[in-house]
Amino acid sequence: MARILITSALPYINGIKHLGNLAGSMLPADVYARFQRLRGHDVLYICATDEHGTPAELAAQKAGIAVSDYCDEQHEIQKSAGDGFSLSYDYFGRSSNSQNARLTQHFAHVLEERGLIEERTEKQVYSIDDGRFLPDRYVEGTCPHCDFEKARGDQCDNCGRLLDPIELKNPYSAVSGSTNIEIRDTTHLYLLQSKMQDDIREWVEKSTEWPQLAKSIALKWLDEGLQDRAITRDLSWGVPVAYEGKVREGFENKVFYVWFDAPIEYIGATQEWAEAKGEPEAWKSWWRTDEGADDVTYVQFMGKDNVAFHTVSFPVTILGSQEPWKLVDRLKAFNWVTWYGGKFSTSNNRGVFMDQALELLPSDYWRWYLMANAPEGSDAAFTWEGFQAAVNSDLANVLGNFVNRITKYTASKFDGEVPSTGEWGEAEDWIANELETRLTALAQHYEAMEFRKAAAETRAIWAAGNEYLTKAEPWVKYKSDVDAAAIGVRTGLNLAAIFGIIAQPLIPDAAAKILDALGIPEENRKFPTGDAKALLNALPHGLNITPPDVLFSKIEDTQITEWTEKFGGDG
Ligand code: B3M
Ligand code: ZN
Repeated sequence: MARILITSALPYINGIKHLGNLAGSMLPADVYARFQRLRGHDVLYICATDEHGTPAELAAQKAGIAVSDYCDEQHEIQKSAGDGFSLSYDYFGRSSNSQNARLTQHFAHVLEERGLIEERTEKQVYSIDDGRFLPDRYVEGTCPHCDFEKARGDQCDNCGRLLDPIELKNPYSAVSGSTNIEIRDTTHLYLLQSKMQDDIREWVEKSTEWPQLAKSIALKWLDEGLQDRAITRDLSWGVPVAYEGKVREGFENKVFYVWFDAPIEYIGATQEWAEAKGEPEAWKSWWRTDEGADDVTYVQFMGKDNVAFHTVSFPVTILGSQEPWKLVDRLKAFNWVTWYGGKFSTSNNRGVFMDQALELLPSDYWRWYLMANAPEGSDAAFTWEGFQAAVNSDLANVLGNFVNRITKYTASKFDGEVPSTGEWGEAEDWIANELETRLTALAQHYEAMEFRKAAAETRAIWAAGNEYLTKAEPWVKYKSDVDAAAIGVRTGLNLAAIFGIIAQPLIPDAAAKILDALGIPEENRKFPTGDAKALLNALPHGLNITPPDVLFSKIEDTQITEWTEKFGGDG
């Protein structure tokens, strides 16, 4: 039994995530966690809300409530959306908890002892009316290069040049619009990433198990050269710049930068998990290589924009500490899910967000479509038409009809019992062969974290089952030879069971309905391996089965029209 630690990028706190966010981190992490549990491994799947930083402060201000209350509220919303999508976190923590604060302060302290942190004074834009320093994105003004009047402090959207906010002409606050701006000196802690360049490169190069997208992004950053970066900000909401309860002099009004503390929350949330289950030391065997974590495989899931933070910045923290912390072993990155090729946007009513999706249809429908079309090789566009086709064909027809047909037929012709008679024949040989190859391929796709391929293989197995029934024709044979029909029905029922078992990572709720209907006990729901012939005769003869309620309803054209109007679509 292997021990597998899984984390998905921490959803930022300011508002519910859209289907694209879900598809690029939390959902594949969940599918992978479920698969590995079905293989019998010891899995710990950790996630949390990422709660610090300016966007949270501003969102709270807009809502007219304290930022901590805002985060309390939003955390619950995101947590219940995760539950709604059956995301099987072992723990869903919060980066604003004390565990993360303590760890963050610990890392900063150790990094400074190792000579990797120093204070530097820099010039920054201060908004007098807002009473705050403005982070780069919150200063706008005229581009010094092209005179575009709405350039952002970090980049000009007109000429594309990267900017330093103090270069902007006629700067104003994007928070309040105020032009009452001055440039002030401010002192911050800098993490000297440049000193870690060689260590990080060496570590990245020997990480042979990273899928292509992640590795190429990491190497690109290294090729450009690691920059030292400020890890504190002039803000009040965040982890205080303190150590062992004592605030650092001159840093009373500053906190750690959100991207410094957020990945540390992977460890923090594991501590929260351990404390919540009353074993406060239990996190160590997952994170400390001197306490047993050297036999852990650590797998991270994230969108491509987060890769640099996980392959470079966070490893600088970990490796720079020279302490025995667990580092990521395999890192799976995703491109974007787009909404018809464009951006999801709440204000323009483009795209479906997690809470809205669940009001339309059960989570399995979305899970299936999003993973069958995972944005792996490139970006993937969500379309209502594609969604409808996938649900109606793959789920309702190929899987749903199969299970309904075979269980109903058993109920009406075989007293609802798994038949015991009949001779194994050619059709059975054929499906046994198919299964043997395809189950092996399916497991390989999951191990390789190739989710599109895993979904395609799952569907191919369901389709092969349909083809088997066409060959075996129990309904035709029944008229002349009940025993000949019986083998087809028995094999069909066993196929339904296998379909349910392999469907568990992708569509856990429907899978459970199938397996419950077939009376399959929990301990027999593990990922199928071994002799296919035995698998196709695994259900006890005479076992009572009940046809499940309708597993999937088809999506009607009228629904697509309605949803297109409401959430956007073609045209
Ligand atoms: N919260 C993702 C984002 O907001 C960010 C991930 C943190 S992972 C440690 O884009
Ligand atoms: Zn410009």
